[in-house]
Amino acid sequence: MPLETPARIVSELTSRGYNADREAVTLLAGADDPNAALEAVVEHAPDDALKLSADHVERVLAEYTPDENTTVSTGGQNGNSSQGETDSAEETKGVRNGGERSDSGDLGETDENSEGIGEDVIDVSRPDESVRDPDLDARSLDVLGDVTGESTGTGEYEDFVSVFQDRFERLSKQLRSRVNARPTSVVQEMPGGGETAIVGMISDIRSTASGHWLIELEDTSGTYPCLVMKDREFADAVDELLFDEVIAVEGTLSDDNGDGDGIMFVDSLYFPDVPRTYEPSTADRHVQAALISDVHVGSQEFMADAWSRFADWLHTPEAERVEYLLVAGDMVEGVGVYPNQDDELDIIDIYDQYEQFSEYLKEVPGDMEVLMIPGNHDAVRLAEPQPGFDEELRDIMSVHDARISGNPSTVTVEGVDILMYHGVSLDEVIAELPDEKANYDEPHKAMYQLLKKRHVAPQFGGKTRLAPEEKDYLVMDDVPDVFHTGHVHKLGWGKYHNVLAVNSGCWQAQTAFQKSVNIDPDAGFAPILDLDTLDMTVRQFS
Ligand code: D5M
Ligand code: FE
Ligand code: ZN
Repeated sequence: MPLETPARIVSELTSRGYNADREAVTLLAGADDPNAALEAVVEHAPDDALKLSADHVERVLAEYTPDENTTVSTGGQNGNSSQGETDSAEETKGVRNGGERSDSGDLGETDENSEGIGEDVIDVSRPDESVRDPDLDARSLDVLGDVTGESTGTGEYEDFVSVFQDRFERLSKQLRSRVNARPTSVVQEMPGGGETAIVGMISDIRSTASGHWLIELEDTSGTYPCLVMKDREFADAVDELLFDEVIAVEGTLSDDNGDGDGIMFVDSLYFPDVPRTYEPSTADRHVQAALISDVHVGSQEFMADAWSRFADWLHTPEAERVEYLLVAGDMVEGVGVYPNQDDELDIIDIYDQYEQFSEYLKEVPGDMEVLMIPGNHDAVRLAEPQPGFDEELRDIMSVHDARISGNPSTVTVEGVDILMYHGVSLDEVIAELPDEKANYDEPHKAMYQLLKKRHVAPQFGGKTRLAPEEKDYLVMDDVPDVFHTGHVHKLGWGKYHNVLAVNSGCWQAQTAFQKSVNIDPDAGFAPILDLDTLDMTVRQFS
């Protein structure tokens, strides 16, 4: 194989059972003949070595001159330098293609830095690991709101009661500052004709015979029916309502209120929402994060070549500030996730799938900070919040000391709060809401709805499975600066009240199953986020 990039050197060493220091890889990549150098280094590795050091590579390079290389096992065959250059050129073309496509107009985004791609690509065949010189002290990554290790739920009825109470308390707190709400039990007793407000969880929505909407709101003291007349300017908002979300209403009580069957005529309706004036935090230096998801290693449709182009690109000068890699779930294809999935599996054992994922992860620069949460194809419990991977899987994926946390989690990267959620509830939001408010081609719009509801999976009992815990990990107490999801395999991003919502596409071409349900995935894209400005560029590697 051609060894023109550090990524390939790492992968070649790995296939022979070795890890290597970053400096060792750089030295190998910079050797006159990287193939021969690698052969010599492996040949002369100490018997018990698992990790090859820069010292060892230096010694081997100094001791074994090119002449001697020709005697080293397969070195002679690969040791032809003109052959090496040809290979490099081919690879360079591949990367250049990838780069050009990354700026293709139909995504509607341009990249200020893209002009230099042609020149930068030439550097790819050079020891490009050396261009990555991150200031490790400037980095920071903290995780909040992670259920991993905190799960207490047993699935009993009481747990469901407590998780819904917690949701109600926390979301109603966000609304109470805006309305002068009374408990439903108090409203029941109020005289007819008066004005009041209620904060409640939606327990029912019905349309009446005359086309108005009857919304039943529930709080800890009972329920109360609220009528939204079809001609009110906010009647449109009823389309956005989901069961179990928490809203506030203000309105006038019917004349017969107080005798047990009054209703409220709603005059205004409030969502917890994100303030329009929200000012997101940004990083203090120019540093970037790649936001990806849905890698689906183990599927026959996993796009290995696109992934490798992405990993190679990360080693180029153009990507030297991409210091974080955030993966929002579905690392692997999993087993038994949907009917007849076996027919489309490339790797049938779930552990082997994670082993292979780990191999692909090794292709990205070793100095990157990696954080991963699970998705519905991963080998953790399906119900949300999903805890992070168990010890066995963490061991398998320990490359690059990747951080593992639950789904959802808020990760604060150099001051920027990024809410990571795999995104199963997006299917539900898209199914329930009118097309213009949420659809698969604009997944970020469905994300806006979740931000508005300040909950990542409001509706319980449909597609989204909920594991009851003492608290509701799915509530957004604080407004995130960036909201990152995946799952629907569509690429889309945009800002909602200054919060950047990104749904990150996938690395799996359309499966037969997806074809049968009309899912046309956006595969092989990497959204790159500037943490200092929250601007985004999308690169295409497919
Ligand atoms: O989900 C990829 C996309 O495929 C996501 O939008 C859900 C959709 N999907 C997955 N399973 C089904 C079924 N059974 N019916 C309809 N749509 C489905 P992923 O999590 O990668 O499978
Ligand atoms: Fe997926
Ligand atoms: Zn998924």
